Amino acid sequence: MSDRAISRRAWLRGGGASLLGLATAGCDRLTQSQGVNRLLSSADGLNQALYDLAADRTLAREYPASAISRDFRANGSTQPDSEEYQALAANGFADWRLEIGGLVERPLSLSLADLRAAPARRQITRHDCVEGWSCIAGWKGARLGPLLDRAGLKPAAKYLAFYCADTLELTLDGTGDYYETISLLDAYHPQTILAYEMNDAPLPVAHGAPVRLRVERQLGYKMAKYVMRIEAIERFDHLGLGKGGYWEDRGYQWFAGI
Ligand SMILES: Nc1nc2c(c(=O)[nH]1)N[C@H]1C(S)=C(S)[C@@H](COP(=O)(O)O)O[C@H]1N2
Ligand SMILES: [Mo]
Repeated sequence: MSDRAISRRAWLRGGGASLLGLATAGCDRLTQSQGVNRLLSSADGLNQALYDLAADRTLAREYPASAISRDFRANGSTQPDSEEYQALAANGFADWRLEIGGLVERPLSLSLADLRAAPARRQITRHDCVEGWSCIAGWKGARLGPLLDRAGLKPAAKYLAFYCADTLELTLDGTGDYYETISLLDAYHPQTILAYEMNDAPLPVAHGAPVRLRVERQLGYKMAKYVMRIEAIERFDHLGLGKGGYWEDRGYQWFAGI
């Protein structure tokens, strides 16, 4: 084990342990979420530095099938109401395309079949929502790293932005549309996938059909559902309200590592 892995463990025992200690099978309602709150209120910069140092290849914990939650709670949007999304859903997402663009050499437009044919990964992981609940599910999806290699990131790219089909808060200027941004480090992590299956079935609409992001070492709000477009970007202050995500724009920290 490298020193880096050890220092991450040490950090987890400290700041992160209170959150990890909440790990129990199923969707246990947590009576308190001070751990999460403490984590969220600690310095972004320090967390990010430790995370970059220690976590490059560190895997989030994976679970046996027996740990899968019987009822995985759906949260936030559970049925995007745009006509465009409804039409896509109505014919099984046959016309859905995932665009990968922005700071890339070769923009991609991928069908669900294209994604299913791409290098995939399966994993059973625990989803931690900042609201204080956790659920375990099995996910299968296309690994994001190889897709980015196919598109060819330009040197200026620093983040990925995920644009979703749902509007969580109706605003005239579109700042209520759900979006998220992640670092390239997270994008290339082996457990970061564009999931199209949940518990061996096509991803249900409530959980983000046809495709949602799983970025397993982050809190739930990072895991964009209903992903329509991915953009490689250099900065994110021009998106939404400028903080890097729908919930970040409403006070949550951009760095949501666990
Ligand atoms: N597009 C979109 N993605 C989203 C959300 C949302 O409302 N819209 N909610 C986020 C939050 S806060 C959580 S906890 C998870 C919930 O995922 P689930 O519905 O599969 O439990 O999705 C995240 N991704
Ligand atoms: Mo969440």
